[in-house]
Amino acid sequence: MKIHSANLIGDGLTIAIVAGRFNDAIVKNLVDGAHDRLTRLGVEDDNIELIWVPGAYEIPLAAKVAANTGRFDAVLCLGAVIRGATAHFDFVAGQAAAGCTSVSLDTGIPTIFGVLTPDTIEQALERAGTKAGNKGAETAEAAIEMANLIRLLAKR
Ligand code: INI
Repeated sequence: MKIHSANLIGDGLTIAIVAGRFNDAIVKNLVDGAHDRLTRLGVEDDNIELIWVPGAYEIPLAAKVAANTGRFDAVLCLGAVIRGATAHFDFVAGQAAAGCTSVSLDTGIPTIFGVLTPDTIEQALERAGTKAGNKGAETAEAAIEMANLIRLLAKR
């Protein structure tokens, strides 16, 4: 059996980060966590581009345009939609998730979902660099692994 399993080496990869500005006190921590993990895994700082959009709902379109440029090996989507503070939580969070999935499948560029969808601001903070880790850093690893996996699978 031939097994395909990609490494977490970021050398030579180019990554776009698309970040929703809504709840930016939290999202900035996700961006910092992603940036830190990407560079520590070998992605060159010059090969990371950060794209801000108004909120999570706008993430998929910017992710699609970025993916379609052909410049990026992966697109990392970061945001924070907080259930308790959002009357239309299900629409915003649901469309952000579904949109990112579509971008991945339609473009073939791994589009990684790092949008927090917790019940409270406290839970969001816990996942943005405090006691429950940093979702931005976690999803940075997923972006590198998927970018390398796609390269592996594309080889004949
Ligand atoms: N966008 C978010 O990223 N997080 C939220 O919690 C949020 N709330 O609370 O509504 C939110 N709304 C804005 C939305 O993403 C769009 O920017 C807006 O609807 C314009 O299309």
